[in-house]
Amino acid sequence: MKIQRALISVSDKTGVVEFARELHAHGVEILSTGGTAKTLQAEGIPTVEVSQFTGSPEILDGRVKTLHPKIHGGLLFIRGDEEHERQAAANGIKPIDLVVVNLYPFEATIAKEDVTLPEAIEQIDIGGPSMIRSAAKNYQSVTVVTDPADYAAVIESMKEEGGGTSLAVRERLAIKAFTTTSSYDRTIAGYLNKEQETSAAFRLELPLELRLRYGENPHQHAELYGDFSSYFEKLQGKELSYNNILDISAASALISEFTKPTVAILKHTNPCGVGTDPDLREAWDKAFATDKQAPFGGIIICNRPLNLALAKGISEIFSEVIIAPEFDADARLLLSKKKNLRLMKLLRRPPESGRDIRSVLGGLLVQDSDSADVPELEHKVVTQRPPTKDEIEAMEFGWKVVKHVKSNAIVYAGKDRTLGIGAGQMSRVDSSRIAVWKAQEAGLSLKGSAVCSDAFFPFADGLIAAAEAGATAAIQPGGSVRDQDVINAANEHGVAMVFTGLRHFRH
Ligand code: 93A
Repeated sequence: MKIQRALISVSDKTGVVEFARELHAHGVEILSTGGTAKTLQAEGIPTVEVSQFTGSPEILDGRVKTLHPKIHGGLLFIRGDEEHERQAAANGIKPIDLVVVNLYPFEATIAKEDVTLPEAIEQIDIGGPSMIRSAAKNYQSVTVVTDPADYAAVIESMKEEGGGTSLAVRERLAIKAFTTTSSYDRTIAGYLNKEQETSAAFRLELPLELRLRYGENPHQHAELYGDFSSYFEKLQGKELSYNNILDISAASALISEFTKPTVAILKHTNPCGVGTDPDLREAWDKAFATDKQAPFGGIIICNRPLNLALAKGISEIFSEVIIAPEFDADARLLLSKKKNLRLMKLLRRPPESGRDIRSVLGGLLVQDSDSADVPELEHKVVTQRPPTKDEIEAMEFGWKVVKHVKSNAIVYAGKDRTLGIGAGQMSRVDSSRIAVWKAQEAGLSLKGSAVCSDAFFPFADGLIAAAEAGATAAIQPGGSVRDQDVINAANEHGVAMVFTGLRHFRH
């Protein structure tokens, strides 16, 4: 249907003159509000002022300009509906087929340094969003333009459609219109709600990156938003799953703790084993030795170019994803035999700091990423015996790993490897028991190892159990009311203990 009448009311006047001129050339009658009318008339484009069209003057300092049945009726009546057409005619309502509106600049106003509340309130656009929503609701017949960037597309569609626009164009513009008004209202709510200042500042506007086959389970729909692909390039293998993406993200965060050549194996975002060695294959052997069962179907990551020797080691088990900064050609060739195996090239290091977001009932929880850590030297020795050099290295190694294990987290470590990992138990003692049991299952000795705890030992029992299992060093945040009991137990068992003063919960 040909556009006969347009209403133009814009704060941002960019491109509006050229657009209106084109509309005029198509024989469109142009209605407009005060400032817009002045701009267009100054350029010789004939327009009818809205007040003239409605027969009602602009009142209340412009608060009421377009809020009138002749405007909203003209936008909303269903074309071709007998009763609607009859009522429109009976009330002197003429069709308005195109609305061009952009809103009072609320966001720019509140961004000014010493804006007052009344000034901000005056910039809350009411008439504009109302027209946008009326037009968008009736997109079967009415075109709504909220962004100067769309002027050209509208003119183009009008040329193709003999003076009207295509339904596809109207539909796209209607969706954009509702997105615009909802984000506008969110900004206002965020500004008025002073207690939630960050909600105005923290806006999630992430592009859809990938529609996933399904979510955590096959009956859950899922998508990925953001720029995950700027970190990874998939070199081969099946499409990424939701769970793969979670694991890849966890693996990358873990490996970025290590500067020496390191290999880590993860399952369900928890480390199964981590090993460091100048020879990457040796590093793998150390990581894999921690647990030979759990890595089945896991994620493997290393922080050096993946060589043939490592590829051979990895090939012996079934994995879902392998991540490396580079792959040697012969290693690639070997791994390419496993068609489904996903090879991911890590393109850049994860940022040192950032924000974590998780969904909760009714909203999102946002926090700084747990990227802080205290330098080694600031760890406080609390026992009579200070740790040996080897024990310090073991504690440092395990402390890096324990941060990436679900709480309650216990890691037994040597200076270049994990020996036993206990993850995600509701009681710290249970995590400790699991870590010891896993080490025994793997045939590893905990003698001389460091026990690393993500949060303080609440009682002496955990520390005593660790000493009995063979640990001679312990690293933990400290801060329990029973710290002294735990320190006494460490002294009695000859354990050297360090307090970090920093906790690494991971719920
Ligand atoms: O104050 S309003 O909420 N009341 C209205 O009835 C109304 N109609 C259009 N603001 C209203 N507008 C807005 O005026 C438009 O959204 C647009 O941003 C602006 C254009 O005004 P002018 O043409 O006078 O520059």
